[in-house]
Amino acid sequence: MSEALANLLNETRQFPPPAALAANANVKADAYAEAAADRLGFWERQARRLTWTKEWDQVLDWSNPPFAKWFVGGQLNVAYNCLDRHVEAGLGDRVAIHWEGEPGDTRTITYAELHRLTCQTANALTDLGVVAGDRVAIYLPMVPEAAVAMLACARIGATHSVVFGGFSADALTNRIQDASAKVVITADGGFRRGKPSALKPTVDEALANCPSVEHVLVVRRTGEEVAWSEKDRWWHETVETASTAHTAQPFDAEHPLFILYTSGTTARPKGILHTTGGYLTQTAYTTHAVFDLKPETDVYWCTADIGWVTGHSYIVYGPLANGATQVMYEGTPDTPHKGRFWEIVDRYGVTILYTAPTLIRTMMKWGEGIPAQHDLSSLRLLGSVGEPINPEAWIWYRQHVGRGERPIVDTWWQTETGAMMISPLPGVTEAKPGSAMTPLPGISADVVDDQGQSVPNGGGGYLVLREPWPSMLRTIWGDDNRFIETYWSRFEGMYFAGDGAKRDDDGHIWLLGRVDDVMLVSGHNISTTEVESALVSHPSVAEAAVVGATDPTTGQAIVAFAIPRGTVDTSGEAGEQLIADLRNHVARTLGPIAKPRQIMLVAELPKTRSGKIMRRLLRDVAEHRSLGDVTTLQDSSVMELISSGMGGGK
Ligand code: 6R9
Repeated sequence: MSEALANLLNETRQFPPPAALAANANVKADAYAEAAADRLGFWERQARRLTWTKEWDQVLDWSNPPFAKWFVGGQLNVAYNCLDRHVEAGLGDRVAIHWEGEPGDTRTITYAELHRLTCQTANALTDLGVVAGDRVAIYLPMVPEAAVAMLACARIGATHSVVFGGFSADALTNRIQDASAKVVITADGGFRRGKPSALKPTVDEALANCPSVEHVLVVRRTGEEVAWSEKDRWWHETVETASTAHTAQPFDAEHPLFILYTSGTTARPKGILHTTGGYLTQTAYTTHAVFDLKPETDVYWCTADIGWVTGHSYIVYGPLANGATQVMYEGTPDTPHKGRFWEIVDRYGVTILYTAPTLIRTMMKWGEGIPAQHDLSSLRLLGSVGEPINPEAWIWYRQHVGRGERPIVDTWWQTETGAMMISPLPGVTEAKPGSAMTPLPGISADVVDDQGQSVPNGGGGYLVLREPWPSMLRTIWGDDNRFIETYWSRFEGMYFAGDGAKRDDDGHIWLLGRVDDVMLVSGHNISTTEVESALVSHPSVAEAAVVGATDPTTGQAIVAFAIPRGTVDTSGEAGEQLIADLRNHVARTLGPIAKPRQIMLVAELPKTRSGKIMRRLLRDVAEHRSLGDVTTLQDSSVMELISSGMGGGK
């Protein structure tokens, strides 16, 4: 990052933890020193949160980097840790999941019931011939059976590969083939935007090219008619008639727990492999530490889909290992109305809410009047994940969802890291809006320059991880070389995350977006995140995306796409005036070098199905190229709208 820009976004606001939360926090400031003094000892103590059938002989084997083994020789069962031990401790009647379907139907599932369902599913899978080490693909909507299916696989040592229900037959085919899955668990469909959305036909299409699949287990959710073949079994006829008795067998700490594919923007998806003991240790610890989770009293809600790593680690494994009570919701935030999320918070008394910046910015666009119509007083802690959260979105979240007083934890991590890595601790950290702040206890993250040297405070560069961590990916499924090349070759002996970052004058870390998105304007590196945050800090803007487009004089020029807030007038002259104001606003905030060449006012931005902005496609538009691969796009009509408007606004 250039010196000129490294410190331009001067966000100086800082919010100390509420006194009562700090006094009663699960984790206090001493955790940092404790972990720094003895990192492996620290993780060993966290591993003791779990119930192991056999203790490990060695905490970490790093003799063959980058292939790590954690808790070597230890044995445990993940489902036992998430279910049986809570039931055995007399907590069987505690609600595990308050589930709400999009049409408004509800289910309340206790730990005892979740345990029963998981045992039945484990027996049913075993009857279908699934044994430890086999792969099972899960392609389901957000129904409780999704969590049950994952836990049942874990229980019998089968490796699950969850494929997000919005993916196409092609994407599903690739993932089933890559993992050679033996069984697919799916549903007739789910409910989205007020109507049934079919899944089974996509599986049928995929299966034409997936000879490894022997059986398909089908949950009935929508009741719509589906085609049927001899491989298909109804869930309610197979699982729900199976025995409820099942004894969990222990597995090695390094037994493969799941594969989850990251949709690379250009390349073939990577099957990220996670294993058992270290993964559960870090997801359990971070749920306890970062959410300050008190399982007896909290009601936790993570709005992610189970098809993403956030759903794996912070709907299924982390919360259930802690015995949490949580909400699970099937549908979209604006069905049947834009207050649906806040209605859910109020109905279940949600105390901890974990969501994504894209959702917060959408709520900003809809206006603060909507959360104001609901009682959100139960909320005591707010979390964010998935993208950098712009300072103004952070402030809005605190103000209009957190009543101006609730702490926010901005958690940086990746599918590859398995669990949170950089985040405030809610009872300790004086959080700055837009900063993920500091590596969690036991984690050594750093910001380095091109040469891999740590940058001083005030500097910017690349985010790396210097030491292995328990929930790290173990490899890319079937491709050790690609694992080494992608993550361990950019800097000697360090994990390269692919994100740009800066360290501010106090040493706190700010994420600047994917390094592929950084712009080079007249020789200056400018981060998309900083220009986007400057735009969002204007009172008329809810959301913005910024790209570098080839420019004959400056190399690259900044082209911005901005979504105005709900009531802003963008017609004719008012629109022209707003664009001029916004260009000047960015120049004033960040310096003249960051002034966008062009700003377009748009209604929507192209996003991946997990809500991340796809700047690559906007770059195609800005450079008047035909669009590249749009298969991971959430809503493909968005691009037509944006392309047709191009050339209009300047
Ligand atoms: C958990 C998840 C990982 C990428 C990551 C980064 C971005 C996630 C962030 C964040 C800034 C945060 N990211 N959390 N950027 N601040 N708090 O999202 O995993 O889907 O694999 O994406 O998301 O760019 O590298 P995944």
